[in-house]
Amino acid sequence: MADDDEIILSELPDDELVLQMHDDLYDGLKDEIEEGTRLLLDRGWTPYDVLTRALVAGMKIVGDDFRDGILFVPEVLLSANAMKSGMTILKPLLAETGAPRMGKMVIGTVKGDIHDIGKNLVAMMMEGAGFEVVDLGINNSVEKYLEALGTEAPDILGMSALLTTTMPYMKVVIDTLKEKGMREDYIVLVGGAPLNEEFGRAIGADAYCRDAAVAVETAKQLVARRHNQLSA
Ligand code: B1M
Repeated sequence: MADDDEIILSELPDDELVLQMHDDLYDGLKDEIEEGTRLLLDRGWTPYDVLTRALVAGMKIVGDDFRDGILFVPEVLLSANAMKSGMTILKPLLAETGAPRMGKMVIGTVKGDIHDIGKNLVAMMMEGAGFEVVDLGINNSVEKYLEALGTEAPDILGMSALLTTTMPYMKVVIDTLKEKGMREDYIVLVGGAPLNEEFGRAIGADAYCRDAAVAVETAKQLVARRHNQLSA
């Protein structure tokens, strides 16, 4: 028999279920996050709404308390794993929009940085919008980016950084592209919580993307502009 205070997720109305998922994400409860994600989908929520309103909003609370010294790395790791398990359920649904092929992107988190949730989200949303995405994972050196650009020949290079100590590495990559005369061959998009537009401009990126939705829109616009220039 269930404890009196046991919460049955399936019995909660949507708004309470979402708040409960924020709590469960905070507590790193992977099974509950998976169950909540499936319940919202079963109730007709779009994958995008589940992602943004239940998972990303919950992770924001975790991030704020991490910043304020209320949560520590081991706890945040559990939250991150719970978030990823929800994203795993959503990934095929976001990718299956049947959108026409838009172009190709190579994306990775820069050297020294192991944060990958935001980068994974961008990759998922780009795939959902019809881009082919090659995900290089975390901790990428300039050599790894160059190798992937050579083998994959993408339209776009995407870089993610979540630390103020690793974001300058994006400039190292862009400067290397310039030195090798390859900079104009790619659209370079950058993102990550500590960046801003001014930083993106200063390092010579084509655009800074505040979030995954902006990344998709920016990629669409810049790829279309590039195709128009090439065919003019
Ligand atoms: Co870390 N961490 N962390 N962390 N962590 C931050 C980034 C931090 C801001 C927390 C804080 O103090 N408030 C802080 C950085 C401070 C700073 O540099 N100014 C910090 C720190 C200090 C650290 C460690 C140094 C802690 C330590 O060891 N003492 C350490 C560093 C390890 C390393 O990388 N070398 C560390 C470790 C970790 C964990 C491993 C525990 C875990 C990562 C797990 C994982 O990713 N697999 C973790 C987490 C989870 C966070 C927070 C809490 C959440 C990040 C996240 O996933 N957000 C974060 C706090 C915060 O950001 N407020 C924090 C959710 C995600 C959806 O958002 O990543 O911003 P975000 O991505 C967005 C946009 O930024 C954008 O779109 C995404 C989706 O909308 N975007 C892109 C991101 N990349 C893009 C690329 C693009 C386009 C858009 O390309 C085109």
